[in-house]
Amino acid sequence: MINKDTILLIGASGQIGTDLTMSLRTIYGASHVVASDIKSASTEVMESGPFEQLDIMDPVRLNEIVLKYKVTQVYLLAALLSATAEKNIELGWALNMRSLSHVLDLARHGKVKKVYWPSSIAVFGPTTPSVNTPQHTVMDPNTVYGISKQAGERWCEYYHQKFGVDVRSIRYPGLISWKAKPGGGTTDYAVHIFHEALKYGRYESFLSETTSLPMMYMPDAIRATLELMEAPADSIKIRSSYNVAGTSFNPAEIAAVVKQYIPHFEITYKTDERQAIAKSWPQSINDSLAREHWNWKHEYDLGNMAEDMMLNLKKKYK
Ligand code: NAD
Ligand code: AKB
Repeated sequence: MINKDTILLIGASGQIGTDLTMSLRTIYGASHVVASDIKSASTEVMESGPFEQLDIMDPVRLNEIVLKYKVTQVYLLAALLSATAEKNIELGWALNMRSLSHVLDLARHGKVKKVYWPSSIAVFGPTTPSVNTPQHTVMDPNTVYGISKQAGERWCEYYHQKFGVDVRSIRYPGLISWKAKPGGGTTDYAVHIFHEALKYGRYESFLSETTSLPMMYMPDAIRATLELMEAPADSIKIRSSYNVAGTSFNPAEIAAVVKQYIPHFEITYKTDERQAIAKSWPQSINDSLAREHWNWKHEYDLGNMAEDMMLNLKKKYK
């Protein structure tokens, strides 16, 4: 256990929350990490420490939980992701913005001392330079998800500058993991492909074969999050959100790697509305400021990520 902080993680049943809750419980001690979500979480999360049902749209219930456990840090992961939010733009905007304002207000009024909130590569848009996208550049998101993330970044910086709120954030690329299924994003194909390859030996990709996107393996994303949150406050010079990069690939490239493990694997392509979203996002990210300010360094590329995914999913499906 590294200190006396008590953490509330909101959105603990999702793709990131399933992994992040367990890593936080290892570091802070299970009783110091309260998992919460509108729905129940994985057996591992439910059985390893406290869980509270919470609709983050309800600030009264949020306050109750913060008081009950004497919460000092909040990790806010609840959101609608890009593809799901396009299907319900009102809910996407309301959930993504109100959840953040409820949590930032807790910190503004001194009820918690540190906040983590993830942004996304979705803050970039069609006229952003798409290769090696810099930290500071044109941002013209054209999805409700991307607009909510860009507005969220502005709010984080505003609350830091005006009220001194210690809020920290990362613009995650598409995340790949094996414990939980992804929650309705444009990058989900890079997780689905492993499951379908193992179950059926084939996969129909909803992105075209040459659509490259920035991606990251979950262990890197969790480590980036924890390292950012543990860094001294004066080393965090960006209070909107940091670019971080892992690897970049397209469906044809990941299919070729999957084929090394399952030689009869076949991929076909049938693009849908997610193709246009993917085309508006960067192909690769420049994360030199995260590397400079808090020593970020990725460990996983396409090869070692696929090896670990295959190892864990083969055990899971056995
Ligand atoms: P997810 O969809 O898997 O999980 C989100 C969780 O939020 C779900 O368990 C859902 O039940 C919960 N939730 C929804 N509405 C709620 C409400 N009203 N109250 C409480 N909980 C509610 O998402 P994720 O992939 O784990 O992403 C977490 C965060 O990271 C999001 O902000 C997302 O935008 C961001 N992010 C994710 C990725 C990725 O590739 N997974 C990439 C970039 C950014
Ligand atoms: C999505 O595709 O919506 C997410 C993201 C990159 O923010 N995975």
